Amino acid sequence: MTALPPDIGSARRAFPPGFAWGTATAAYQIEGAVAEDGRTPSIWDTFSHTPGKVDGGDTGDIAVDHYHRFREDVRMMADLGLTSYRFSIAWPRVQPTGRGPASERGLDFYRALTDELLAHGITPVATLYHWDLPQELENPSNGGPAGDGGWPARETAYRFADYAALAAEALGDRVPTWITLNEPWCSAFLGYGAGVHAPGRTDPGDALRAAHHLNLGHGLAVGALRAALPASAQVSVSLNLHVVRPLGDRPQDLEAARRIDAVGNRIWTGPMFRARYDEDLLEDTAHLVDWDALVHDGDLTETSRPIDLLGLNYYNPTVVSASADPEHRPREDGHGSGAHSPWPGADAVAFHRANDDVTAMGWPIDPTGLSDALLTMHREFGLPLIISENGAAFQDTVAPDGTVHDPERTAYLRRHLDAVADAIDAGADVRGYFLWSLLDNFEWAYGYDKRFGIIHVDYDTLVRTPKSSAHWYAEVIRRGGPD
Ligand code: IFM
Repeated sequence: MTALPPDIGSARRAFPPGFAWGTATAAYQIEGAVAEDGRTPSIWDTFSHTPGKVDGGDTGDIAVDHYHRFREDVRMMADLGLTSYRFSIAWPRVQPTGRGPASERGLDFYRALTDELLAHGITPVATLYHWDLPQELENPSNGGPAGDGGWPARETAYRFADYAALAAEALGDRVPTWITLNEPWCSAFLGYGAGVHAPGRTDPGDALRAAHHLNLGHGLAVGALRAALPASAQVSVSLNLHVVRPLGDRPQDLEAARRIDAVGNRIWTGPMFRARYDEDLLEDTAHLVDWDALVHDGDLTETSRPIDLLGLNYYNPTVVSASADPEHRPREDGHGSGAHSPWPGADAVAFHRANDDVTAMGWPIDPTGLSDALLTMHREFGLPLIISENGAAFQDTVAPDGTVHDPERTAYLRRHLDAVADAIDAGADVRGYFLWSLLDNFEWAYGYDKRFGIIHVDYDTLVRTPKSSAHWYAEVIRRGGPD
């Protein structure tokens, strides 16, 4: 048999030494125990308890009870051979009113969790904000001039930096990697524009104000983290950058793609990496917000504080064309299609499925978007990258013998890991892959209907069962990459 040239064959799928093989979760989606040890309500508690907001009236009150079962969960991670685990810290657990001193009882949970991870040889990666803003900060008393609270209020960015400092002071000795925000696009545009996420507000100007204050909060938090953490700590952010593809090459379709790229991607990467909001974005949205009043002198210096690592959350590409229908309301696939748009300044845009091979969320499966995004980020920002989320929901069923066989998820993961390897081969500096998600969990406005876990959870008994994809992933980790 002729030997393969060195650039193809088994060597092509090799991942770099030290590559982090992880899974990811978020506090409100798994912890439960929402009223224990001093935790106060977050905007997601309020939203999920509001009739009609979440499918089936589901809430995160119990979720998968990770708060009480984290030792069992960490043991399962260790059995799978995970080298890293990305979790989020619940802000209302560690700083119940969103301001003032930390709650030691709240911090103790994360001390215990991270100790348990380290004892099992698993490196913790902590996300500070995965959407659970303390309700107290959303209330109008946390006011800007208009009396509105939440992320549209500038005040919230400063509160976030204070919380980041408290978390880093308490956990900085054991958590080497910190992520400021998870998917700020969802916080701003699904939460304050489309209203399909907490807090359910629907004002495009508020959504844009929220976006700037999330950018500012990120930058201020980077500063607070640097001040509190050892020099070796790595600071990152997780962005769900949209892989925007025009449906055709008509000028109006290219224009639609430009608008979505502006308000989906460059609204984050501009201030975070280039200390600017691009002119076209400012023009597209000038009728919705007064940018001169919103962005204060010095803000863009704060937002662009350097970070060490950039996290990409990738699920599917975004295919767009121009829409002739002035009443058309664009929607983000899978995040509801209500009357309000999550795309301010881009009303005349239609969204299309990239193909008909879809997950249970209706999201098209297209791994080329992952390699494209990694290579674009590598070229544009030159930073080390991680995939901080990637995975799929499918309608999993438990077989009579108690096993859960999920070949579609395994195929999805295999194809996406191949796409990561493609990007590495082409020069992207990718340091880790965090599969979404470890456990089936509360999928926001979809409640418990959508299962993303590689570990099945019986929501009546809370019994955990690794799916066949979990066994496959364990083998990938053992071998250092998929075959
Ligand atoms: O469950 C979410 C997660 O919280 C954020 N990223 C997308 C996942 C799937 O929708």
